[in-house]
Amino acid sequence: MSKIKTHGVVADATWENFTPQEHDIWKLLFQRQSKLLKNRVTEHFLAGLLSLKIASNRIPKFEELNDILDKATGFSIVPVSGLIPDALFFQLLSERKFPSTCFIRKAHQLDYLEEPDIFHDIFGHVPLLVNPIFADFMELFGHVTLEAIKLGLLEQMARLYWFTVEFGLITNSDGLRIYGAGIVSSSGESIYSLESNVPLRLKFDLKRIMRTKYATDDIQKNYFVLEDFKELFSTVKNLDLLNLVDQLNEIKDIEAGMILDNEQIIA
Ligand code: HBI
Ligand code: FE
Repeated sequence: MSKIKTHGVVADATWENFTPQEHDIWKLLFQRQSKLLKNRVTEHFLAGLLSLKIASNRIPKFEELNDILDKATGFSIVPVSGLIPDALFFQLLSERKFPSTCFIRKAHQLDYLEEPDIFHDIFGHVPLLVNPIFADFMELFGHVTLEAIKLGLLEQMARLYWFTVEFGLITNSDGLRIYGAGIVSSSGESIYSLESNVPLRLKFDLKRIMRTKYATDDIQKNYFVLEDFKELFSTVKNLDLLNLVDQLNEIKDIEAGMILDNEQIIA
């Protein structure tokens, strides 16, 4: 694949460079997660995985995914070399572009790596970009966060991203389901997030999320549960950033795992 220039972040997305051993890592991760996610992940994720023809046999080619993704929601994957600056990240989302890393973890990192790799990005994040409502939410989130950054609200928006796009849960007619990419791409957390009695599971609540601290290098102590993706879209659509600044100023942050009195936990 040719070098795709993306806003100064040029990643040499040469799919041909992947070795057979790296395709094998993909296969191992894909097969393990597909088994674990059965009856645990939202049906919208499975629908996206199917539409994109993402399979276990090899690491997918961005060009192939983009052909399908563009027709579905106008999103496209752009290769980046790793974590990119916040403003650039949200700029890309606002243009319906999703930045994906182009390397895959090593065999000794199967269960955890601190930075996103191609399995986290492509298997974890991209299938939901096929869903029109989720895609609209992601683009809107990009636009709104670019505004929020000007008001000093980046940390609050990063928490909203963290507790939804990365570690969100959702309910469907069968019960609690996973949709966050950080859980979808993690074997341990695919089980823990739904079945452990350690984490605090609360109903999706914007201000509560924006006040809740999280650790990026530890298993989650909080999960927030959505009714549906429309709730996510309308929350960001109705965000009144100026009002939010005042409202959040008078509220202090809440430590991870802390429950406030009269909060209803979701079993
Ligand atoms: N860069 N490649 C990449 N992937 C991300 O998920 C990412 C990023 N840079 C910044 C960023 N995420 C954060 O702004 C959000 O997670 C809030
Ligand atoms: Fe991610």
